[in-house]
Amino acid sequence: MFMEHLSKTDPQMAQLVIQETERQRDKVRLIPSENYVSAAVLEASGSVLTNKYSEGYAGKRYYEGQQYVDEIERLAIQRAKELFGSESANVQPYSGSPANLAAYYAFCRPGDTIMGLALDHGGHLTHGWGVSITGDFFNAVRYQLHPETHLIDYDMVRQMARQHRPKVIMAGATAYPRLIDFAVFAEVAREVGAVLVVDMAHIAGLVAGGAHPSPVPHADVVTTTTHKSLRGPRGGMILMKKVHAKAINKAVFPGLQGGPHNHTTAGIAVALKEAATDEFKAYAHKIVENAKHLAACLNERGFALVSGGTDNHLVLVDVSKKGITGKPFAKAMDRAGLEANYNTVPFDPRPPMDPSGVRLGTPAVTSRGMGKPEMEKIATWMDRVAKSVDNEAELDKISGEVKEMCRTFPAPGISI
Ligand code: DSN
Repeated sequence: MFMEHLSKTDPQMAQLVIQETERQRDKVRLIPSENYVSAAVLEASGSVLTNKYSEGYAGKRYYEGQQYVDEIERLAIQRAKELFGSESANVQPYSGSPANLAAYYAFCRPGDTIMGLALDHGGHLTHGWGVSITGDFFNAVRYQLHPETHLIDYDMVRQMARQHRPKVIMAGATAYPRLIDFAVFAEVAREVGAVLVVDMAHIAGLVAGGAHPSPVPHADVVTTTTHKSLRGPRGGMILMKKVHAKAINKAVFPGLQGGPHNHTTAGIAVALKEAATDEFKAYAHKIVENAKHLAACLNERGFALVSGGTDNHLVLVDVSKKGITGKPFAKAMDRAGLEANYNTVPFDPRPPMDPSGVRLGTPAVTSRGMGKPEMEKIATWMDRVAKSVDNEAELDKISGEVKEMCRTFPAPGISI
């Protein structure tokens, strides 16, 4: 029986987990930061390792009983270093935000200048946005996209770096559909004496699979979540040059965190093993192929795409050209079984709570084995949704069709 023990102890919770499982099974999940982990990753993440405290690092802990946890953490570190070709790795950050905070804490003091991509141009909250601690405790300056191309304005990056002399330059994004030129960032950082931190959370799986250029040779420090395109459990990781290992490790523990989440570390290690396979390489390339095809199909159906298309796993659609706004469209999509999130587009005149765009991604649908024909169906459904945002009957009809398609693409880790 599915979740036999939870069902007995807490039927209410079991029911909610079952409902969420069915939701993930029956919907087309297009949020670019989400995925389906394998059953093996689920097993490791749901193991007795959650019972253990392990403050410190392997061989230097503050609690006894680390015979196996040390080995687990060493294994995760070794696999991370091998997969990404990095000199050092820390697998303890609880997620991407703490990983970024650790990177700043390793090199900056309150009031120091940091520089990152503006949130409303595709950056993350922790890249120095005002409402985040990173914009509050540091003097954050923000570069933007070019107003015409909607690509990162590298001239602006250089000019702002020269003007503000940031301690840390953050490269990376949460809503940027194009390749990032890490070599340019490295050149700018060297010129102004800044530490280059790349947040590769969204593209980590693509980098692992060779479907996006790696930031590792260029950056001093690379932060990532482990649960997006990399397809691991929810967690974080920092890769760094050896020279920075001491500062980063100290910033993570004892600087910011207590005991690492050992069950997550084990899940990360399993995901890293999976990501080193040829099958995963093919998966990473397929994510990009699917995203490009989805973008082309949307284009054909009159959707306006930020930067005109995509090079990675993500498509940013400006739905205002269809006479609608992001929030009602994302809600109607969800009603129709297509899960996305509303998102600002560059230079958006609309507020973040109902912006002009929706953000789509292909990591999760690709994990289910969907390909070009399914991308075409998704684009067609989206076009129908755009014409029927308030038409419940039509949204219900689409939802039935989506569910029918999902039946033929079993989701990894989901067995009901
Ligand atoms: N919430 C993540 C995303 O969706 O991109 C970033 O933290």
